[in-house]
Amino acid sequence: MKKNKPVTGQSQAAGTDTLDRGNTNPKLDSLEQFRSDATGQALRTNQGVKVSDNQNTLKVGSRGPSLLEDFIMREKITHFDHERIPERIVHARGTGAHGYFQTYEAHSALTKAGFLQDPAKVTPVFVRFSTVQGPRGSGDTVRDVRGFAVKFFTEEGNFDLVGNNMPVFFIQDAIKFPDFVHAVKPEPHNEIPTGGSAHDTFWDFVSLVPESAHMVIWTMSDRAIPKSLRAMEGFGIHTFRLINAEGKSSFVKFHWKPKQGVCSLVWDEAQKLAGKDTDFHRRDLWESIEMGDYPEWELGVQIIPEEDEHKFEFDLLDPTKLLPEELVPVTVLGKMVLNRNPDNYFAETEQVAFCPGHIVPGIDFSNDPLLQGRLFSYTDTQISRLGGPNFHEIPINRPIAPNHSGQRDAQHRVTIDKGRASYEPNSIDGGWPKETPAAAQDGGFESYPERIEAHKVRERSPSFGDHFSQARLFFHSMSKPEQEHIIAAYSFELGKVEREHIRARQVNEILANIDLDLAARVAANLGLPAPKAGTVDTKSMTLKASPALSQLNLLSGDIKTRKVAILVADGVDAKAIDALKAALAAEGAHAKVLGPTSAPVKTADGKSLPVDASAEGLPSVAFDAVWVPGGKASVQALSGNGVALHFLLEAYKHLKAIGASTDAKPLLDKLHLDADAGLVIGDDDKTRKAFIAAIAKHRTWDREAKAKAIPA
Ligand code: HDE
Repeated sequence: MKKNKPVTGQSQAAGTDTLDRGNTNPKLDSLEQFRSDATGQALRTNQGVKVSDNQNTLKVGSRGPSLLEDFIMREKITHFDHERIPERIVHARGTGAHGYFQTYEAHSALTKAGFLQDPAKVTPVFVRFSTVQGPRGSGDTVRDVRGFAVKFFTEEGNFDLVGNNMPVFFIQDAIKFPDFVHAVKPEPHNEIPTGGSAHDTFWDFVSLVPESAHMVIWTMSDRAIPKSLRAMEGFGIHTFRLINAEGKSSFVKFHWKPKQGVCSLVWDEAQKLAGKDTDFHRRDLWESIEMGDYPEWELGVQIIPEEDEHKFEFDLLDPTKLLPEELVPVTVLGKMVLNRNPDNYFAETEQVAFCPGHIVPGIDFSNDPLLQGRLFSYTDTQISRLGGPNFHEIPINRPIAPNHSGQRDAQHRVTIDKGRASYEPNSIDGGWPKETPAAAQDGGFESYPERIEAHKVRERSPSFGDHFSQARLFFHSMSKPEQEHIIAAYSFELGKVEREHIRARQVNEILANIDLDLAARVAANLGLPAPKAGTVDTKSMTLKASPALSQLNLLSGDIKTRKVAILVADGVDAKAIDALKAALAAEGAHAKVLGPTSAPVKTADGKSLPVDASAEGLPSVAFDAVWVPGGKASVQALSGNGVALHFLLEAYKHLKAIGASTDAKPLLDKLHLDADAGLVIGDDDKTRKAFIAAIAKHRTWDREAKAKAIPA
C-alpha cells in the first residue's frame, strides 16, 4: 500500500521554541501543569491511541469510498469543526501579555487590599489590550477606543481592572449599551465598515444622545490612533472605593501611566498601516517583550475623601466625566511590567475572561449606573462565549488563591470535588468550606455598608445633566496640532455619513455646544451653512484647560525602543552606519538597515553588508525615523529608486525625524525636503545628537502645514 508521508516515526525537533522567556513568575508556574509539549512524543488520538497514518483516510481500496468507521479521521474533523468560539461582542480583537505588579510601599491608610501592602510581593498579572468595534481579524490601527484590561492574580483572589485608554465613556446608564454598540458596529445590511465609526448609524445615535459628546471628541482625537499599545494611558473610568482595615472608604479613579510616554500615529499613517500591517500593534508589543524592552506602567489613583463627594462641578458617579488631574493629582501606587508573551493565543488571550465584578477585600464599587450594569454583563457573556459557568477553571482564569465553594457540575467541569456536602452549613464534611468573618485576620469580603434612602425610580440624576462643559475643556486643553487633528477627524468621519440631516445635527446640536469655532470649521469642510452658537445653557467649568490631557505634555523625553530605518544601496559608507548605530544603541533605540532588496549590499570599501529587510518589505510607516548614510554611489542608486524616494517622502509627510549624511543632501534636494527642526544633515556627533533629539520630540509639528502638500 502506497503512503504519501515520511516514514520516520521520530520526533521532529524542528520548530521547537527554544527561547527563554523568563519564566519566573508564580502564576506561570501554576500554569505549568496545563502546558503541553509534544517534543519527543508520538502523535496520538484524544483518547491516547498512537496514530500510524495521519495522511490518508480509511478507504475501500486506494480509489474507493471512505469508511465511517475511521474513528481517527472523524475525531480529527469533528474537533476541527468546533475549533472556534463566539468572539467577544465588543473588544473582539485583542492581544495579551503576562507580567507582574509590585506596590511601591504599603498603602494601608487607603486600602487593606493585600497586593498593595508589601513592596517585596510580586503579583502576577495578565493584560489584554483590544479595539472595540472590529471583529477578531480587523486592523490594529483603526480609529477606535482601546481596551486596557488587567487581571491581578492576588493571594486574596483575582482583581480585574477592566478599563480603556480614555477616561470617560459614551453613555451614562448601562441600559443604553446595546443601543450604542448596535449603532457603532458595522451597518446590519452590508456589514460595513469594519473597525471604524465613520458611518451613518454611529453618527445618528451620537448626534441624538448628547451625553456622548465628551467621549466622541476623545475618539476624534489622536488618542484613538495610539502609536503603540505601550504608549497608551489606561483608565478605570468609573469611580471606585478603596477601604482600609478600619473600614474607612475613599473614592478613587484608577490610572495607568506608561513609562514609555503617550503618543499617537498620524491619520494617514494609521490608515496605511491598517493595510500594510494589520498586526502593527500586536507585533510591536510581542517584539518588544521578546527583545527584553519590557513595557512598564505605573498604577495610580486620584483619591477623593468621602466627604468631598459633592465638591466638584460634576457628579463623580457620571462616567462621561473625568476628574482633572489639576484638581486632584494622581497618587502613584506601584508599577506593572509586562515581561512574557503567551505560549498560545487561544488558550490564554482568547479564553481570558475579565469582569469588573472581580474585586478583592479593600476594593469596592461606586453607584455609577454604568459600572453597576457591567457587574452583571461580563459573567453573563462568558457563559455563552466560553460555553458554561466553569470558565474560571480555564487555566488562564484560575486564581492563585484557593477556591472552594459549593458550586458544582455544569459543562466542562474540571475540578474533581471530594466529599459529599456541596452545601453550607453541613455536618457531613466537618462543615467545610466555612465562611471567614470579615473582621478576622485575612477576613472574608465585606461590602461597604453605604447608607442609602431613596425611592425606587427609573430616572437620570439631574447632576448628570451637563454634557458639554468637559468636551469643551478637552478641546481647549489640546495643542494647536491636536485641535487641527480633531477638526480633521470630525470632517473625515461625518464626510462618510450619507444623510445630511445627521451631519447637520452633529454640527449644530453637538459641536456648536462644545465650541463654535470647531463647529464652524467642520461645517465648512462638509459644505454645511455656518452654525449658530449652541442653544444648550452649559456653564463652562471653572478650570479652563487641563494640560494633563494634551499628549504633547506626556512624551517620555527619551528614544528608548524607538525604531530607525537606515536606507542603503551598493556603495554605502559603512562607517557612517556604525557611528549612527552606536549612537542609537547608547540611547536604547533600535536600527534596521534596509536595502533595495533583501540581498546584502556592497559597501564603499568593497565589503558585503547584510541588510535586515528590503525597504519595500518594511515601509516607512513601520519606523519612527529614517537616516540616509553617505557613500555617493549609494545615494545615487537611491535617487533612482522609487521605493526609497517614497519611503523618505512618506516619513517627511508623517512628520518623522529624518537624518542624512552630507553626501545624501542631493537626494533630499531632489524631493524638495528642506532642513527643519526634525530634518538634519551632517556627519558629526552634533548632527546625530540633533537627530536623536528630533526622535524624542516624536513629530515635527511645525512641518505639518507644508507636509500636507506632499502626495499621500
Ligand atoms: Fe465592556 N464589555 N461593557 N466596557 N469591556 C465587554 O465582556 C459592557 C464598558 C471593556 O479584553 C464584554 O468579555 C457593558 C466600559 C473592555 O476581554 C461585555 C457596558 C469600559 C473589554 C461588555 C460596558 C469597558 C470589555 C464583551 C456598559 C471601560 C474587553 C466580552 C454597561 C471602563 C475585555 C466580554 C477583554 C468587554 C459589556 C462598558 C471596557 C459584552 C454592558 C465603560 C476593556 O460583557
